Amino acid sequence: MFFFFLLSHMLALAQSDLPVDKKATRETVNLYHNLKKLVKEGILFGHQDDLAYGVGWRYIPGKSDIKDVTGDYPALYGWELGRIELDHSVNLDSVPFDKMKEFIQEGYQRGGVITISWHLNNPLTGNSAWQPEPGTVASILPGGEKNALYMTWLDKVASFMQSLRGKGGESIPVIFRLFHELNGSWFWWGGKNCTAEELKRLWHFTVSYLRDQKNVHNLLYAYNTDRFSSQSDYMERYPGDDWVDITGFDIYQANNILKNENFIHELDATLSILENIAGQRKKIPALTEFGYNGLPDSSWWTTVFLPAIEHHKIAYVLAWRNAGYKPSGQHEFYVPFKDQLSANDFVKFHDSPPMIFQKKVSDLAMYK
Ligand code: BMA
Repeated sequence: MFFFFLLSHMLALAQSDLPVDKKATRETVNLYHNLKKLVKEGILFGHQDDLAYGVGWRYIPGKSDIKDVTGDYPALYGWELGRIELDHSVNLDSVPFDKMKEFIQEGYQRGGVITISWHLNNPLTGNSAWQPEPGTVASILPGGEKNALYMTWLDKVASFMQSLRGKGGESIPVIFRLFHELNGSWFWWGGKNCTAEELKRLWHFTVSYLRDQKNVHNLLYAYNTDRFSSQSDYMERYPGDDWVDITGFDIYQANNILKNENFIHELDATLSILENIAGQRKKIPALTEFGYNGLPDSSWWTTVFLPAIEHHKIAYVLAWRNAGYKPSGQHEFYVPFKDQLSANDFVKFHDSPPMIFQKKVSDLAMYK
């Protein structure tokens, strides 16, 4: 008798731990619970735009810089919706949305996890996400002059999200990195470009609209800052426990943390703060974006990145995109490609116990 009591109690507890969306699809709820479990067991490795292009190639079916180096695909795939709001067929990094949909299906079919960011244009001025204008956030809140326009943009996001389907017709779950890097001032939704209250209202409005008006039920919501210095710093714009599933931040080895020891120290210390916050609030901690552009250090993966993350309980890390070499001679890549300086070290990193790439994530059955 007691056993049955205990069992039903445990079941009730499990059921009460639901994501922001209480009507989330079964696969989405399963992903949410599996990510929580995973935090104690290993770290998914992710890469932005992995299947679309890499250094020196574009749109070659089955190709991936990570696969070329390790024989294994990433476990997590990042994609980007910027310009979907304008009805463009191609996103701001030149990935066609119809191809993106296929890549998302491909990654999901292999058991991978999908996360999506959205560098949406400035709805007040029509300029890019990186061109802030005072009053933008207020203008898209209910009662604001651009609220109706913003809703039409959300309609397009909603139909994209709803169009992502697995082989059985089920919705593919997505971790939506809404208003990422929201403590920095480079985007119109961030930092000094709006008040914390405005951002929180925008967050509530956006989630409610997608979930309750548009009936999008395949999303987990990630609260995603840039670098931060303390718990209160991190929490300044936090929209509340009922509105967030995943807590993360972005960090790059650059500027005042260009030196290995400085980067290790900051990443390690900030992950500790993040783990505490996530632990207290029962959220899923993750490193939502990271990178060291150009990877000029042959042992960076095992002597810098791994030591900084391996003892932390985080669900995943997402490396930014391998845009490659630009006509200006500048380059942008954050994971090695074949024969790149850090490629051999990346293989060792791939084989290190906490790291999970596709072969392992397929076995974990994240949607069951
Ligand atoms: C930035 C760079 C840009 C890109 C943007 C949006 O970090 O990678 O080249 O357009 O992200 O994905």
